[in-house]
Amino acid sequence: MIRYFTAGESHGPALSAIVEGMPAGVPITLEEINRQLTRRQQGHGRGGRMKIESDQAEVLSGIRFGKTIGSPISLLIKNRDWENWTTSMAQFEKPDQECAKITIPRPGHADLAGRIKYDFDDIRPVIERSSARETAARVAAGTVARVFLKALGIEIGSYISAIGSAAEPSPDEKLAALLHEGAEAVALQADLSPVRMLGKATEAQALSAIDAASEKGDTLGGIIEIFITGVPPGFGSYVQHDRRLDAALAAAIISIQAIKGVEIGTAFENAGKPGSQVHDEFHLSAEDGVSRKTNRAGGLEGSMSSGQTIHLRAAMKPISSLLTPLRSFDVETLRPTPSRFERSDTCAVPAAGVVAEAVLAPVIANALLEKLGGDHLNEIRQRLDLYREYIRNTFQS
Ligand code: EPS
Repeated sequence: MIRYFTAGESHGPALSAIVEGMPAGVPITLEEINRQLTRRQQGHGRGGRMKIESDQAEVLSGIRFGKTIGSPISLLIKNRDWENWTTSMAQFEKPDQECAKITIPRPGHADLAGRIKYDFDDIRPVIERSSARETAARVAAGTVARVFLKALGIEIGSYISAIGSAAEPSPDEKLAALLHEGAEAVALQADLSPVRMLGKATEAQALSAIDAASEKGDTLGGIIEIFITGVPPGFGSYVQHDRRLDAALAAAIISIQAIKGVEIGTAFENAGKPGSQVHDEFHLSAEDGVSRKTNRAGGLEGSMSSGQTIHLRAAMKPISSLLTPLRSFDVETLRPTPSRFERSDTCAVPAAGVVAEAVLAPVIANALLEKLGGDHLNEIRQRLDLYREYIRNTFQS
């Protein structure tokens, strides 16, 4: 099974990740890891830090001659901004001159609870590790699992359906055509837009909403639509809480900084309808076997993959660092004071879509490994082919 960890402070020397449990024989290129890192840096509304950084990964272990070798893969992404922080983020020497101590928590951030939990007299360490900069390491790690899935015909892609009040009505036909090619086609199409939207009219509204928020010193959140194609039925299980695939996917999404909600299929709309208008009926045909005309369940039934496209939606709150300060207080003097501003983005929803794609990859890869086992890509591919054939033979007359 794949496990991974990340390390690194936002303004420390580097971010790193160790990915353990990747099967051998998976062809990995640095170009693909770096392509995903670049995607994560894009999007209208990103702040000054993205002008400094140009994220590139170094591979320190686990890959030989362009293929995984089954041993832990370690990845390093250097922070270019580190050179501006060597004093205030020094690992050992406390600077002679006092570093500006941060004692005013930003509402919405980890600042206050983190300061209380770890008993810091300075909020800086909380800001450093809770920063969404950490997601660069998760994208690098997730890309390794994602490439493994792609080699097995399983793809992940996302687009943005809302930024602030600029919301896109579901582009059903266009989306269906893209999903027919595979979920990566959705991501590639979305990447053509500076807000990763599929419709031009909503894109224009979103762009001006971000500009208006930026001018006011405010921030915007939004909604991310994520799709996974090529997953056969029966990944995950209903038999135990910790084997439920829907729960694992939702947990991965919620673990992304600033994501506060997750929906599977049209769950919230379904809640207001009678069952007869919700459940996706079965249709049988000699050619296609079992098929459905709808996918309101979002490709997950009984906590297992149903064989349809997996569809998740994520709600991202507006970023908590505002140029126009919110009400706060000084934890030392206990005097009310406006919140302090830490450089930030106006909107990072397009980037969060890229992160969402990456964090789902290890979850699906683990569901696959749990179902089929295997230590080498070829071995796993043979098992998956057999499983797909068994499903075809069972339901086609
Ligand atoms: C980010 C890097 C950070 C922030 C942002 C995401 O860089 P800095 O703190 O130096 O500006 O721009 O993080 C947040 C907005 C946050 O609240 O955590 C990145 O690499 O994505």
